[in-house]
Order: sequence, then structure tokens, then C-alpha cells
Amino acid sequence: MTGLATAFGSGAMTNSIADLENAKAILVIGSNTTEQHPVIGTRIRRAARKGTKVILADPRAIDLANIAAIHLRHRAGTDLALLNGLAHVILKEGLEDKEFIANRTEGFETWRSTVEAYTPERVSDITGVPAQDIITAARLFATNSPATICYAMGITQHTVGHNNVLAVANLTMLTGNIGKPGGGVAPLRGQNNVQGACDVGGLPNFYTGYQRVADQGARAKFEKAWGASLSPQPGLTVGEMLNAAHDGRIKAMWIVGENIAMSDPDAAHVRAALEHLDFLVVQELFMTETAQLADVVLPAASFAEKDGTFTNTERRVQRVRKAVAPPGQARADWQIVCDVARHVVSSFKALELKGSDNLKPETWNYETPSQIMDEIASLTPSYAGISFERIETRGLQWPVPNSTHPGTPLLHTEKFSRGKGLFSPVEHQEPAELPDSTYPFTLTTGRILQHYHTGSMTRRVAGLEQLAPEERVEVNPDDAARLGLADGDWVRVSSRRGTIESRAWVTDRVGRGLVFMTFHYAEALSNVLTNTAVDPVAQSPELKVCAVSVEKATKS
Ligand SMILES: Nc1nc2c(c(=O)[nH]1)N[C@H]1C(S)=C(S)[C@@H](COP(=O)(O)OP(=O)(O)OC[C@H]3O[C@@H](n4cnc5c(=O)[nH]c(N)nc54)[C@H](O)[C@@H]3O)O[C@H]1N2
Ligand SMILES: Nc1nc2c(c(=O)[nH]1)N[C@H]1C(S)=C(S)[C@@H](COP(=O)(O)OP(=O)(O)OC[C@H]3O[C@@H](n4cnc5c(=O)[nH]c(N)nc54)[C@H](O)[C@@H]3O)O[C@H]1N2
Ligand SMILES: [Mo]
Repeated sequence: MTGLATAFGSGAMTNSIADLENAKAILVIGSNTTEQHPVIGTRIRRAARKGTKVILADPRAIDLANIAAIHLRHRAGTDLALLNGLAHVILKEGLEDKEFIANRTEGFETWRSTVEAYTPERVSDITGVPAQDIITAARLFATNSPATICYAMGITQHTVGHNNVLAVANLTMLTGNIGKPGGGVAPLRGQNNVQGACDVGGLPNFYTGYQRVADQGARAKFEKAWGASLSPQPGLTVGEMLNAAHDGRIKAMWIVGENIAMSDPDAAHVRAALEHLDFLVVQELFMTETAQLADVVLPAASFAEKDGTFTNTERRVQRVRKAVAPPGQARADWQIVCDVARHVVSSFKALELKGSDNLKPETWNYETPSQIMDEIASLTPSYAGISFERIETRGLQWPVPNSTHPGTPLLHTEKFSRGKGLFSPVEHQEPAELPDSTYPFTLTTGRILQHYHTGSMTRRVAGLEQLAPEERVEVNPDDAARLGLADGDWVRVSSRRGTIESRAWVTDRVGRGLVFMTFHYAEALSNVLTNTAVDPVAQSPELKVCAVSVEKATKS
């Protein structure tokens, strides 16, 4: 999700959550906000009650469709055409923000020439959305200013995910919705601390604060601080690691808090890759499907059993505090990591391995998480002014460049990180795997309110299991009639990679030809079916589109 980095310098929410209520229009594209970000979903509902126009672009009729001024129900994987089509109409009707474009952006004319081809009629052919609805939505977005765009996995988990994010940035700049309250772009981050994990370098190509591994200056700074020589080569993404494990280029893996045996696409491939490793360590709260494949399981403390910080989707660095003691031998992740690191350094030294003389086991002697934050602050311009002391009562939104800076609720008020915002031409491209005569349906996958991902946590909660005990494949009523399916019947869903069986939910939440599944249930797992094709830039797999067949199954 680094797409916006190229457009205007940051992949994070430009504004704050509360600020959504200042928007006159909100385009929600590829986000089931009320189910997946309920707090933010509530803000959107409240805004709509006060008159904000909600424009929903989602192939499914999710809850937000009930409050939307218009629901663009496009074919999955056609967001680029749709976004270009909205821009086309705005330009044709002269609704663009000419002053903003002139003063704050570049590349406009080149981009404009590509958007010219996306007439409402052509976009209607590609997306299945009536041309008039495209025109109406474009007018709603451009004339109700300020306007925000919220997006999530519905547009990023595609082979064109990166370009989709650029198209969102183009539309935002076209309408001058940057650097002002109620405007902006809201990429809704997923996990409680995925923003923080990315901020502190949990990505293959960045150190903390998005300082590039390939940048010599940044590297020199970290080499000095850590007394070690560092590789200029970016690391591998999860998908690349699995491929490397599969063909023996990676021999050992240490997985901290991910259940990839269930959450990565093409589960058979994932399992084969993990089984091919010589050595697998899994650091977990529970004996997950992935942990069961491990040689060693390291028991970790959960969020409520340790101190630290989480950085939320509005870039706010907040304290988490230990409320209960961890069970058994479980310890905080940072303690486990530091212990292993000290042992590794000591054994490298004992073996007199090349380069090990500079390494110091003491580098890993932190006593508290607050010391780790001090080190982050010392090496990261956007976190420079953050300390546990300052966030004791209320979190701070980065960038916080110094110890008296109040934090930054609103990004890009004067200029973008790269100077001028860049319009990037992006063309519609079909998903990697399209329906055909053998696999005539499109499968899209995601979540429901009641469960979290692979269910390793939520499926242990009796109340949630009662509410949502099993997978229910969403099938459109017309398709169901053709297949002879009644609501609650068993179906067999197959792709080129595997087959699952589960109950069907006959519902017009999905349009004809589309089926929806979660990845919450090990016994009927959509990732047995999904495709590993990835976006060439962001490397995110196309979890939102693959081709499947659907048949009635006999199981009862
Ligand atoms: N209850 C609950 N909440 C969660 C999570 C959870 O597992 N459970 N997970 C968290 C995490 S890590 C994340 S990343 C977020 C994910 O949050 P979201 O991205 O909102 O959730 P998803 O269900 O993956 O998909 C969002 C929407 O994309 C739509 N969609 C599918 N294909 C397309 C397409 O081609 N184009 C468009 N425009 N839309 C499409 C789906 O119909 C769905 O409504 O949720 C977070 N919140
Ligand atoms: N088909 C399909 N697949 C998808 C997606 C999709 O939309 N469709 N979405 C993708 C997305 S956006 C995401 S984010 C991934 C999520 O994929 P995962 O992250 O693999 O899924 P989780 O079930 O959240 O697994 C997290 C694990 O961390 C453990 N855990 C929780 N807290 C801690 C802790 O403090 N320390 C340690 N060590 N462990 C902890 C939990 O017990 C849990 O087993 O799934 C991806 N997979
Ligand atoms: Mo996520």
C-alpha cells in the first residue's frame, strides 16, 4: 500500500477520523466500513445523517448501500475504469479545481489525455454500471466540497492495486481535496498496529519512517547507530519468501503473529512451501494451523499482557498498557526477539563469523519498551518528538518532528512530501484470472463483522461462534435458481487450485456471476481457491478476484 507515496509522499490517512464528519461527500471504494472499521463506519453514518453524500463503489450491496446517495455496483476488478470515468465526467463538465491543479500539481495534461478515452459509455461497458450513474456520482463528488475518499482492501488486493491507489490520488488532486479539513484520502489500515509496524520498518524495503534501505545516507545512519554493516538489497515480501521456501532458496523461517497457512492465497502452495523448510519457528498466542507446522513454537503475550504502543490508522501513536499477566511462559514479542538476537550475536562471535567483531550483544539490552521508542525517535524524523512521557495521556499524530511539536492531524497543507503532486496516467487492465466456461463465476473474498481473519482469536469466543458459526458462500438468487440451490444448501466451490464445500447464503448482496466468501473458517477456506497473482509494484496478491465454479453439493 505504498501507492500514494509516488503521488504525494505518504501512504497514510491524510486527515483524522473525526474530520470525516466535515466532508460534504465521501466516496467509499472497496471498504466495508461499517463491518470492518465500525468506529469509522459510525462517523460515516453520522455524517450521512447530517447531509453528507455517501457515494459507494462496491460490487456487493453492503450495509453502507442503505445510506448511500448512490451505489455504483461495478464488476469486481474494474475500479480503474470507474475512477478514470469519474475523472472524465468531472473534466468534461468543468468541475475540476483549476487553481489547485495549477499551483500544487504536475503531469496534468499528459494524464488528462489518457482520461479522455474513459467516456461514461465505455466505462459502463467495462464496469456494468449505467452511464448515467457514473455521471451522477461524478457530479456528487465534485460539487460537494470538501470530499474524502475512503478505501481499503477492495481496491488494493488486485494485480492493479497500486494503480488503483494512484487513480484515487488523481481524483483527489483533480478536485483539490488535499490539505483541507473534510478532504483528503483515507486508506483505512487493517490491523490495530499495521500502521505502526510499517512505520518502524516492518516492510522489506524500508527502515523506520519510510527511509529507504537502498538509500545510502539512510543506511549509513543505521549502520552507525547499530554498529553493523547493512545490506543495500531490499528483503522479500511474504509471497516471495514462500516461493523461495518452495524452491529451497530459504531454509528457515520465523513467523511472528501471522497465520499464513490460512491467510495467504493458494493454501496448498503455502503448506508445501512451509513443509519444505528445514526449520520453522512460529511465535504465537495459540496453536494455529501455521504453528502446527512449526519445529518450535514460542509463546507470546497478547496486547493486554504487555506494554508498548500501537499506531492507528490516523497516524496516532498511542500507549497500550499491561492489564493482566501473560499466561505460562508467554512473554512480550520484543523480549523474545531480543533474547534470540543476543544468542545469535554471541554464537556468531564464538564461531568468529566474518563481520561479527563489530556486533555487540548489549545492543539488544533494552529494559523497557520506552527505551525502544527513544531509539526509534533518535533515528526517525517523523517520530523524533515522540516519547512515552509525551503520550502518557493522549497519543500524538506523526509527523512529530521535535519534542515540543503538537503532532500533525492534517497532512500536505502547503505542499506534498515530493513537492508537487503528480498526476499518474493509469489504464484499465483486467484481473489475472477471468471467468470462463469451466470456472464461470468470479469469487471475491473478505470479512464479516463477527470474525477476525483466520479466526485463531475470534473463533475461540463462544458468543461470536454462536453468531457466525460457519462459512456461508454468498450466491445471487438468479444464479441459485439456475443451480437449483436453496438458501442454506451445501455448495461445492472449485478453482484451478482447489475445492471447498460449505453452505450457501442466497442473497442479492452479490450480483449475478459473483460469489463472496470470507477466510475465517479453516474447514471451508477461501484461500484454498484464491490466486497468487500479485501487483507488480505493491506485491499484494489478487485476493479480490479469481474464477471459480459453483455446484450444488450433496452433503447435508
Ligand atoms: N470484523 C473484522 N474487522 C476487520 C478485520 C476482520 O477480519 N474482521 N480485518 C481488518 C483488516 S487487517 C483489514 S485489511 C480491514 C479490511 O477491511 P475491508 O477492506 O473493508 O474488508 P474486505 O471485506 O476485505 O473488503 C472490503 C470490500 O471490498 C469489496 N470488494 C470486493 N472486490 C472489489 C472490487 O473489485 N472493487 C471494489 N471497489 N470493492 C471490492 C467487498 O465487497 C467488500 O465490501 O478490516 C479490518 N477490520
Ligand atoms: N482470501 C483472503 N485472504 C486474505 C485477505 C482477504 O481479504 N482475503 N486479507 C489479507 C489481509 S488484509 C490480512 S491483514 C491478512 C491477515 O492474516 P494473518 O495476520 O495471518 O491473520 P490473523 O488471523 O490475524 O493472524 C494473526 C495471528 O497473530 C496472533 N497474535 C495476535 N496478537 C499477537 C501478539 O501480540 N504477538 C504474537 N506473536 N502473535 C499475536 C493471533 O493469535 C493470530 O493467529 O490476511 C490476508 N488474507
Ligand atoms: Mo489487513
